[in-house]
Amino acid sequence: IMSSKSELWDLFDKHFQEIVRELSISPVNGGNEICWSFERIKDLLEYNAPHGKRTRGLTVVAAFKTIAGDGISEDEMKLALTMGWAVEILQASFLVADDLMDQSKTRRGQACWYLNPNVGYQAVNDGMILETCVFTLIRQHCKGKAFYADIFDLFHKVILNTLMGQSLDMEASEQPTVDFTLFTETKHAAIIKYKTAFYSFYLPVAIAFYMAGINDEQCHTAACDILTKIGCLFQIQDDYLDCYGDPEVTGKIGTDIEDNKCSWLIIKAIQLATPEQIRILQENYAKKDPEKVAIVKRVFDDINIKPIFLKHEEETYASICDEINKFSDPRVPHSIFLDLLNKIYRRKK
Ligand code: DMA
Ligand code: MG
Ligand code: MG
Ligand code: MG
Repeated sequence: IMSSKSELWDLFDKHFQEIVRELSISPVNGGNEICWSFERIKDLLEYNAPHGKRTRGLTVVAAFKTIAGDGISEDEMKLALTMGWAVEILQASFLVADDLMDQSKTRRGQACWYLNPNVGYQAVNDGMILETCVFTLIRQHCKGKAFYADIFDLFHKVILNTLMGQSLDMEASEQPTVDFTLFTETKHAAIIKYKTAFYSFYLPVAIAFYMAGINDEQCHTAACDILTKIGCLFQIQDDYLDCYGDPEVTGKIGTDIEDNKCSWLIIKAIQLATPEQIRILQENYAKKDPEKVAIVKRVFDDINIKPIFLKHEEETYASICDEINKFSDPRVPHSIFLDLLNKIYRRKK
């Protein structure tokens, strides 16, 4: 299994150069001046798309292989690889904007795109360029196929959900003052489901479904339910790793405390803190000062948030397993969900 996993990785990796070539070709009648902008897409893609874990992109290919079986043609395989990169490039477009909005410093072990001296606020436009690259790939490779409209609609809906989630995430964090009444469990649940779960977990599997001819609402709804639950666990882990992850491993430095984020840790802390601890949190949350951040982290430690998180992770894992066991559609093996869940369980990056 290990060797087939890295084989898939190599195949996926090799395919990226083809994607870059295709997307950075200038229009024939564009003239010399506009050529420069198209050639710049190569740098934009190479900096922002390939350096992650590639879970989302590889999921498209792995899920399609699982559902369609051994009989898939070389062309179908190529298309799955292309759609996998479409998801990775979509992710890149979100991250370029997210790092600017969150004022992060590093991503995947390198400086955030907007921090490059020749980029800056141009990152806003670059994020939108990356998004159009996704639709270029869909049009070039799916137009004329039976699933073209379904995949087009899917991307559009999932992008909308993600942007609405990001908007809700920013609502609290852009407040000039700390107001913990804004930080409720239901608000957090909506943020993580919308900003992360749909695009990270439902999207890659749904693409594989449509490519394999599975397009009934019933199956999509049932799968979406499980996959967004896996996605919510993934984002809760991300919230935890923002504070307790090793930047050498995650490739990014946390900013949630400074940014006044409605994160899982602060929600739990508010629930468990004494009135005195709440006062300390209120005074020190959402401040750029590293000493104040350290004080917040000390309160987290004092209420023993680490074991509380580990217990939550374990219980959520078990409950998602139960739900997977109840899923029954002969076209969709449980391994599609279980592999994803096991891939993220107890993750450190
Ligand atoms: C990320 O949320 C969500 C999207 C849509 C990119 P986040 O800011 O917690 O992500 P990260 O911790 O990777 O910056
Ligand atoms: Mg961020
Ligand atoms: Mg963010
Ligand atoms: Mg985060």
